[in-house]
Amino acid sequence: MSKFSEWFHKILEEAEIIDTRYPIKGMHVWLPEGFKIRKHTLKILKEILDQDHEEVLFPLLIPEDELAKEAIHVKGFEDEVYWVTHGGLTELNKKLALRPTSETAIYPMYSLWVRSHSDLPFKYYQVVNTFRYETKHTRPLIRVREITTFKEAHTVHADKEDAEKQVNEAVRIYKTFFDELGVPYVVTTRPEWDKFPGADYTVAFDTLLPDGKTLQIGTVHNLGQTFAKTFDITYETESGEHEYVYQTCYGLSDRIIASIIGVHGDEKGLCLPPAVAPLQVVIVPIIFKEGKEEVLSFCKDLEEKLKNQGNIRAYLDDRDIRAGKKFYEWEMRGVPLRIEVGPRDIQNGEMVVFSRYNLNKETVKFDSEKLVQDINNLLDDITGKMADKSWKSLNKNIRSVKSTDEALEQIKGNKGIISFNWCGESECGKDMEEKLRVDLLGVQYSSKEDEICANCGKPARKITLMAKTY
Ligand code: A5A
Ligand code: MG
Ligand code: ZN
Repeated sequence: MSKFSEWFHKILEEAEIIDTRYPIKGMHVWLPEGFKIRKHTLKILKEILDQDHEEVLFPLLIPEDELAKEAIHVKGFEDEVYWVTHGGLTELNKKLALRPTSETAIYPMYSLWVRSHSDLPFKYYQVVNTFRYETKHTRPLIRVREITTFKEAHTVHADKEDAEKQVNEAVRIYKTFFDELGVPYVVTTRPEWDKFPGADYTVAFDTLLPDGKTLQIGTVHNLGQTFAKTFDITYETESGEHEYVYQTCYGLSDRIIASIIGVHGDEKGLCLPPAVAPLQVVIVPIIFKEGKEEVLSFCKDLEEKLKNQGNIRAYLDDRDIRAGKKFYEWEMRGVPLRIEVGPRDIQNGEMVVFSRYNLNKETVKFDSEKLVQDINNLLDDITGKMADKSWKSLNKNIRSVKSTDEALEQIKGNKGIISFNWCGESECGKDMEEKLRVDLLGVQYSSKEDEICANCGKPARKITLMAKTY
């Protein structure tokens, strides 16, 4: 296990995010703290999607014949499908799959729903659990067999341009979402051999974890007309002809929580962005014999004010234990801001504020009129600084190379992401993956100049990224 893996497992347990002891491999239990982070994260995501998507909910089970209809799609998932074969003691005459993803559950219904050009576009999403019998090493939140938090959007369009526009729109949506979490990413078009089964092309988001390996945290697929033809999804044009639709789908998973934890955490434990932190502010009274009551009542007022006026998730920790012990615990749990108040502070009109992300402690004057506003500003400031910090760390770890030898050196020494010119040929790309024992993430963009491929020397105009991946 890498140092990061060890850290990750330990923090999931210590901070009570999930319990990994459930007796099925790859399936875990969300604990209250983890569930709160998940809830706040989903709230942000839904607020963005709800602007022009509708939320729906499809059944978990997919009949075998529907799942099998789209040949390329089913080929991509056949090793990973869990099957329901019995109802009680009766063997089912048609096996039912636990959805590994929901194209084949949703599209037969789309075939019924889409009638006229005036129905389009359609933008639906659902947040559900999906099941994949993963054969690669399972890891909590990162590679699970029950994906408990699978957000999948499925859109339908009258023409190709509109579907392409939706792909860009989905990329913009995911950027907005990850930006709110301060999770940095690279966006690439996956190579042919790594696209979603059944898609024309796949655009993927990857982030970098502290051990130098990337994690795919979201994907946007242009499905073209493949599924439309398989599931007979057509619409009537203005002139009365029947045309196949164009489709896109895009998905996120529990990995969004893994990336929040992995990207921001440090040796003291979790470090949560205010937007998803179960507690945003913890107040720790610094108590001496003298003035105890005054301090406690001041802190109680402060808690009420932050909660009621500021809508801030604040908590007064007035347990009868050492302040140092409280600090340790809340730092480990990743509370973004801690306020410490002692008797002298009250006299001086001051308080001590501690920022979790940079471990910085400072004494600030407070003005009770502006206090709520000041704390809200501080939280916003923390959000921005956490994002800056994580983006810096990602950008520092993208290294441009001119040759495979140079790439090998960089991968060995620094890990992280390698950027290079690639000819775009599958054979050459796979050759590089093998030689360097990395994955080609995909093409980031075309270079302006004609360059040569870092591997084979042929002409290349594609700036491409590769890395060791989860
Ligand atoms: N229907 C489309 C959206 C789809 O299923 N796409 S996908 O297969 O790429 O999955 C969407 C996202 O789920 C991926 O980008 C990846 O971040 C995540 N994911 C895939 N398999 C996972 C697993 N076993 N555990 C956790 N997350 C997973
Ligand atoms: Mg691969
Ligand atoms: Zn090449």
